[in-house]
Amino acid sequence: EFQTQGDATCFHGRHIQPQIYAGLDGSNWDLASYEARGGYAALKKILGKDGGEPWTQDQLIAEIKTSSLRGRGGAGFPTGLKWSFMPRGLPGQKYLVCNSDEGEPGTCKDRDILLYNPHSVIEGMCIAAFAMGITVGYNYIHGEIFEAYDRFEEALEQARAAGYLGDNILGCAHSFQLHAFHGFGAYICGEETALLESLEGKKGQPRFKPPFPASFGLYGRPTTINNTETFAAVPWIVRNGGQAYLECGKPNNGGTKIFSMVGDVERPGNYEVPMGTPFSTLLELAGGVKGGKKLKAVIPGGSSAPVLPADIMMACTMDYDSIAKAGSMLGSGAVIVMDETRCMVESLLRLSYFYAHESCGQCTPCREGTGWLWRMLSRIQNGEGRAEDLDMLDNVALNIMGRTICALGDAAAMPVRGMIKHFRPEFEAKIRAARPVGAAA
Ligand code: L3W
Ligand code: SF4
Repeated sequence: EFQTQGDATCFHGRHIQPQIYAGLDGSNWDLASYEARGGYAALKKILGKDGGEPWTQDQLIAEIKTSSLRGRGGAGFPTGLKWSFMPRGLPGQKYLVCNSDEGEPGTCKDRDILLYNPHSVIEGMCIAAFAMGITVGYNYIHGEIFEAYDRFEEALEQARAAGYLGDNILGCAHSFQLHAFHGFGAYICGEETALLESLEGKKGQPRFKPPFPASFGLYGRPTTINNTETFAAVPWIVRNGGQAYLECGKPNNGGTKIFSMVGDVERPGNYEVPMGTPFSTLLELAGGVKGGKKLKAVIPGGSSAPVLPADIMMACTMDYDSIAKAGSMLGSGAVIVMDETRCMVESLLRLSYFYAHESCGQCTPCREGTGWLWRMLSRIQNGEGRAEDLDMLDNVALNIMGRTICALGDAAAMPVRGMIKHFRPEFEAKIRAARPVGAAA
């Protein structure tokens, strides 16, 4: 469900202008509406079409660095720094890619951006292309999202017709061809190098990094990949300045962030709030825990992030640094709220099935380990757990971590370790209550 963010515009005593969702209701996604609320003014500004001087590439990258915008896909990598990796003066094609392959369980923000504000992504990509001297871009959209894909295609047509995309944009030297690509629904294609493989028409399997896409990306050419929400923030930064964006949030955690509030809350949905907003405030915006029940735990950054018990979470603010200090990660910003009735063994079992199913199978610790975790958890949940299973679970998870090609291995292992660390007695109780081996079910 889409939520407008009237209440979320004033935090920490400052008036904040939400950048992505403000005033959007599903009817005003098109070009005319976007322009009426200041859309494409940022593109005109950098191209010198607003009466001012055209910006330089260095000036633009410096502004993004000042904003402290960090990658909204999960890793939180500084965007300005990533843009500065793009080699200059290199002959041949360079590419810009938007990662809209949103598949992290709990996350549902990128599809809403594409649906409600697609031009913010197009404008953000066009500006990014200018900053890095890139002429071709792709938006890789998750294969199971049809409406948002169609909407983005429509928005692309509008932008091309208006001269915001294509050759010599607005009569300037900057040319940028942007295309949409519909993926096939595999979670692993959200990993940037698997996405590139898939975009090239191959099986979506991650590549070793390094080399990073910045030097060896699409078709082996230098490529910059950013998340949908990251690109959508760029026009606001250019219009209002990097410093203003930084001040929306907190140092090292600039701007606002969209959090997908899911699970046991009264009003699940996407909420755009300033970085550094207390978790308790975000929970309140989502109507609190469903049915007035007690909060038990929260997975603060999509299913790959370790779970945090209620008391730790209630002391956190919603930003990369606070959540990392508490022992988890902000990830893609999916906040999975669990009430007092939730069984942690069952929850972890469901998550472990997801990762075993989505493992691409390329490396042994992930391919075998994720299945092993799932089988052990199934045993515990089915009343056949053994005393040694908990240590074995932790040990298998530990042996997956850091030993795989991509982050999926870690993503499968971290929730297991987090659950055992914080909710071990619940797992032990389930094992103690297990049937003796050989007893009838
Ligand atoms: C050049 C270097 N580039 C890093 C670039 C790199 C990438 C970005 C971050 O994982 C996380 C993961 C999931 N030279 C560089 C460099 N880069 N060093 O910076 O890189 P990295 O490796 O830290 O992260 P990643 O592989 O992009 C992403 C977590 O996100 N996650 C996943 C969410 C999934 C979705 C989805 O639904 N599609 O959002 C959720 O929390 O666990 O930790 O661009 O190239 N020296
Ligand atoms: Fe594939 Fe898993 Fe290895 Fe990633 S960690 S490359 S998903 S097998």
